[in-house]
Formats: sequence, structure tokens, C-alpha cells
Amino acid sequence: MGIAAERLDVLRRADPELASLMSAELDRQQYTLELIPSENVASPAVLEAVGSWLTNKYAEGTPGKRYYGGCEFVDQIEALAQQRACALFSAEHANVQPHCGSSANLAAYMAICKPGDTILGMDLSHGGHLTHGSPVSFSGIFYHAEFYGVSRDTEQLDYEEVRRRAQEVRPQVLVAGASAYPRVFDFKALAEIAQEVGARLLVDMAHFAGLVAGGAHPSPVPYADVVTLTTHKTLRGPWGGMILCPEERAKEVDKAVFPGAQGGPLLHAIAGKAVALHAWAQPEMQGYAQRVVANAKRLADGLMSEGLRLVSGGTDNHLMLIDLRPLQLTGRQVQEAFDRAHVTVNRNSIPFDEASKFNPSGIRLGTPAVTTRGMGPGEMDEIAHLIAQLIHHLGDEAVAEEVAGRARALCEAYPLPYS
Ligand code: DSN
Repeated sequence: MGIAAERLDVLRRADPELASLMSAELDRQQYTLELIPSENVASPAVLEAVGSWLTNKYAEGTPGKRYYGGCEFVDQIEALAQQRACALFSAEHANVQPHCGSSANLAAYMAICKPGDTILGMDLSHGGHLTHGSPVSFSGIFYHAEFYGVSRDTEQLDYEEVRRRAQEVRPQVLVAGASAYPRVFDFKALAEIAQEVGARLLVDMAHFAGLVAGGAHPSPVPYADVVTLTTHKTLRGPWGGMILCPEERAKEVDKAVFPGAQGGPLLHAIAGKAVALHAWAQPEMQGYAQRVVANAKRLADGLMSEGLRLVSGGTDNHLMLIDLRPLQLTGRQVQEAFDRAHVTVNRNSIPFDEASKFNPSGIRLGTPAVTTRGMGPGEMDEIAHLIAQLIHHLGDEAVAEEVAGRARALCEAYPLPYS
């Protein structure tokens, strides 16, 4: 019996209503082409660690310095996760307690600046993240937020323009990283800009941490004052966050995480992070990051050859953005049509989008999850064709049905690792 069947068996006896919802979600995941670039498929070993008795333990503090008794084993578990994170990313210090990327960013700001300071981050509509200064997030509420964006011509970052903005606003923190930017970052250039204006450099590598881990994206670790990441995206671990920094900042970062931003750490999630970090040293992960990027490039080329326009003309990482403006379609329309065809994507703003954030003009998609399921170049060609068919024939039920059938067949050929 696989891990899913075993767990559902236990749950059916304890809580049939919840078991039936979880079973339905498992089916959705099993038979849906998952193209949301921030999602992935955690291994059965990660699920075992996360769904374990470690959830019972309180351990406020850090390994060896806890406010609770009985921490001798969880101390070793957390220290193991820290050592593995430092080894994988060549970092001097890792705090593995952040519950998610937003908590990691909250603690990172607390460690390197104070309320009211100026932070300069990438505009959300150009690919940035809510926690990089949006007025609806703590980052825009507690700090004075300014933004830089991509250039209108290339839809890519122009580092001279970032420098000009930094000189103009003199931030205490320069924030780099994004949730919808299909290109790699030049961390050396960003570090130089930060240094020139006396700012600290915070790199949020939530999206591309797995690409960094696998050597398919430059690492910000040698350049940044603080690096934050999530563990559930390209890193292929459990839901969670993490912070990396030089040893000299370790104390400030640890204090900012606890008691600054959080209470007790989630030891079950930390164990899951340890398992995922360990997996990067195993043969099964060899080449994964390169395959994610190669698949993304192949998918992007396929979409463009089917007449779709991609923001910045392609991708260098795991994600891409389709510009729906030339087709006079909206992101919401397309996302909903994709859902009906068992292909999951998300609508997203694109640079210089004049549509509302709730119904923007872009579709964001990526390859981490389908690559984990084992799909390769041939499947990317087919997926590009299916997506183009859906978009070019939006509302045609016969096409949607045909795509749904092909999407299901692909999912059946590359099953989730839970049965
Ligand atoms: N909301 C996440 C994403 O989907 O990219 C980023 O935190």
C-alpha cells in the first residue's frame, strides 16, 4: 500500500468527511497537469517527516538554547537541517524555522533594518512579490517602499536603471528576487549597487532556490547580506521558509525569527526540510534543476512557435508569462478554461499591464512539478500544443475535451509517487 492509501485508510476511520475531501484533492493532483511555477510534488519521505509525531513538540529557541525540556532529539533534527542547508548552499548560517517565505522576509527585514526605513524592491506588476514593499503587505506598511521595474523594451531588468533608482531613493535595503520574472538575476551587479548607496542586499530566492541548489541559476549567497527562500517550490520540499546569512549576522537573524516574528518552530516541517535537503545529494536529484530549465525553454519555444507572445521573449529559469493582450483575452478567462481542461496555471499581471490585478493580462506557467513527475522534451512539445489549442480556441468545448483527455493521459503516464 502506498503512502496515500495508508493515510487515507487511517483518516477514513477517524474523519470520513475530511478523508473524502483529501482523496478528491489527491485525484485532482494525480490527474491535472500542474503548471503553476511555485508548486511541486514533495517526495513520500518528505510527507512522512511532515506528517509525524514531531508535530507534538514545543521548542522555542534554537538548538541547545531552548525554553522547553525534552529537546535533545529535536535539537539534533534542527541542527541537521541547518548543516544540510549550509552545505547545499555554501552558506555560513541557516535559520530553518520560518513557517513560509513571507515569515522569512518579515524576519529578514527585522534583522537588517528598522520600521520606517526605505526598502527598494521590484514592482509587483513587473514580477516582484507582495512582501517586497506592496502597500497591502507588512513590508509596505512598516517600511517606506520604493520600486524598480523592468525596461519597456526588453521586459528585463536594466541594472543601470536599478542603480539610478537606488541613487534616487537611497534605500537602507535593496530587495532582489521575484515571483514572476523569467530571467536570471545578476547578483554581483545588485551587490555593487547596494554597496554604492550604503544599502543592505536582501535576496529572496523563493522561486529559484532549487535551481541554485542544482547549479542551474547563479547563487546569491556570496553577494547578499541575507538570503530568504521557500522550501516547497523548486526546492521540492515541504511547505516552509528558510534564511541564509553570513555568520556575523546569525544572531540578528535568529533573534528576528524568534522571538521577533514567530513563536515555536514547526519541528515536523523542519524534519521535512532536512529530508528534502538530503535528497539534493542523492542520485534521484541529479540534473533535476537543469531539466526544469531545459523543459521551460522547450515549452517556451513551443508556445512561441504556436504564435503566443511571451514576456521578455522566453525564459532562462523555470517559469514564463504568456501575454494575452494581442489576443484580447483576459487572464481569468484563460485560467478558468484551463481548469476545465485539467491544466492548472495562474493568471498574473505582466509588465505595463493596464488591466486590474484581479483580472490581469497574463498567464504564468512553469515546469517544476511536471519535471518532478518525469516529463521531458517530448511532453513539453505536447503541452505547448495543448496550451496553444486551448488559448486559440477558447470556448470551444470539443477542443477543451480533447485537451482534458490528453492532459489526463500524460498524468497517467507520469503518476505521482504516492501509490
Ligand atoms: N504566491 C507565491 C507564488 O505563487 O509565486 C509566491 O509567494
